[in-house]
Amino acid sequence: TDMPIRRALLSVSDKEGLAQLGRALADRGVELVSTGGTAKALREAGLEVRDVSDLTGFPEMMDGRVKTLHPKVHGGLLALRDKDDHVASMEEHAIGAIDLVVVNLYPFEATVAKGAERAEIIENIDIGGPSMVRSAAKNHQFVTILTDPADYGALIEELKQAEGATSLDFRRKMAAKAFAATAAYDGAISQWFAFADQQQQFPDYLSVGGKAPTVLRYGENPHQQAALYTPAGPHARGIAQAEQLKGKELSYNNYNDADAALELCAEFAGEEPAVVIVKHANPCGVAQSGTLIEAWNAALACDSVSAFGGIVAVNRELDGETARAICEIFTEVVIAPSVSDDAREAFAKKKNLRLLTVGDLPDPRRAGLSVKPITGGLLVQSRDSATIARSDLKVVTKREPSEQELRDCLFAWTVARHVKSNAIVYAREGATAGIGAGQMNRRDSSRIAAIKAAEAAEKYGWAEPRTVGSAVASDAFFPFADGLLAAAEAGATAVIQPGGSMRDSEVIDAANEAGLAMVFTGMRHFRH
Ligand code: 93A
Repeated sequence: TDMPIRRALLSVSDKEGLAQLGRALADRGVELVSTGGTAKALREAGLEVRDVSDLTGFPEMMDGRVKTLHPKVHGGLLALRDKDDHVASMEEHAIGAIDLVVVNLYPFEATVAKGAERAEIIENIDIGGPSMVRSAAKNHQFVTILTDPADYGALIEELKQAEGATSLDFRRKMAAKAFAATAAYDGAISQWFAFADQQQQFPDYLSVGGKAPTVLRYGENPHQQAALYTPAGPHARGIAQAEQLKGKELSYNNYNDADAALELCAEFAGEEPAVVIVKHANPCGVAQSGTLIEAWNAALACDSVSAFGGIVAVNRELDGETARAICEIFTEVVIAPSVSDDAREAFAKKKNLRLLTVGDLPDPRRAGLSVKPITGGLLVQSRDSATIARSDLKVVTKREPSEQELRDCLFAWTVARHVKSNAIVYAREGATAGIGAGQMNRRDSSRIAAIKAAEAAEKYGWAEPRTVGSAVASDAFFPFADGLLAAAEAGATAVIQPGGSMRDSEVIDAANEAGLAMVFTGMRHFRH
């Protein structure tokens, strides 16, 4: 199964290690065939090379788009050397066998990364190269394919071992690597079409110019590929620009969750100390208090079960006491504007914990786009950056909310904006008491939030759940009175919701009957 190498076709964009490889092959009497630039580099190294145009009988043409796409090349690569009719075809058409292909492709990704024009990017989509790679790799029973300069040494070693031949084992390994290379190459091209190529329409969002995407280990699941794109130019510092002080590499989900935590935390910029705990992109505990440690304790109490493996964001410098408290439960990521030395020390033993600093929190009111791919297209919308002020609230019940209720309403509303729909958020005294997220009907979200609050009361030994005397926020109107009644049953005394349902009057009547105070915001915050 050893195959002697008699003729090699070399066509490489990255000329690293080429001369050395060429010499090693020439020393063994291997005939070298090359495309323009590669042949030139080999000649400059003092080697004898046959031009591929001489082999094909065609000039390299159309700006090099057609150089090696020819039966004399692909026949020489694909022919089964042990099959009579293949051999007969080779003879009939004067096709010589090619035993070794050394190719690396036009630098597509590097061209994108340097911010090249569209035409230049398109020109750097290699067609002939991958075709040769695939032909050679398919026929690895007879043909050796090299796609990575890092393997040149291994080939030279292989030729030494087998006296000018390669083993099937080596060819198979290199073929597997070659298909992985062409797959990754096409992956990068399709990514560019799907994302970066949209930059004409959405210049701010996806101009990748100047910075290569960070390839992540995998996407939302291990079988998905992923990368982080950060726009060029001066942008607000967000999760994409965060400085990682310690811990494992951030995963796709880490970025996504950390972003959700930071966005919510940014709502409290410049306010009292605030802590946000996020799990699977939904907050599972949010609190504001006189000190960060108090806020942490209150946020954790909301749903300490879900907080396990969570993402924590704080709205000011992280102090040592709070850091030590965070260390008591398993936490994936901690995000803060800055971190005190004392806090850094507290995390020293937590090898894997990813600690990020972001400097000034991003402005939650900034303009921007959100993009969601759908089959065959992209949905683009402006960010949900609108907010309401106290003066926008319309009291719709007989009872006016008290000052504390109003404050809790606004706090719950702020959190609810960041909870996946259908969102129901109970809050009391600046802390969430129960969060119901992502249900397909509002009543279930209400129920789940109340269940969480009841569980917390049981765990902490409180006489009653913190939903008692709370304000409840709903991200969209209550279509029926049932969701509202479930909240009243859980002990909520105040309600904040957009209003605008056909059955508003029914819902308002139910609120009056239950003695609730209710305000309408006139604005909805779906989040899907
Ligand atoms: O433009 S191509 O898609 N058409 C071809 O026929 C072709 N043959 C080789 N690109 C082609 N190549 C690529 O040219 C190789 O993959 C390699 O990256 C590059 C080497 O060109 P040169 O030897 O002129 O530097």
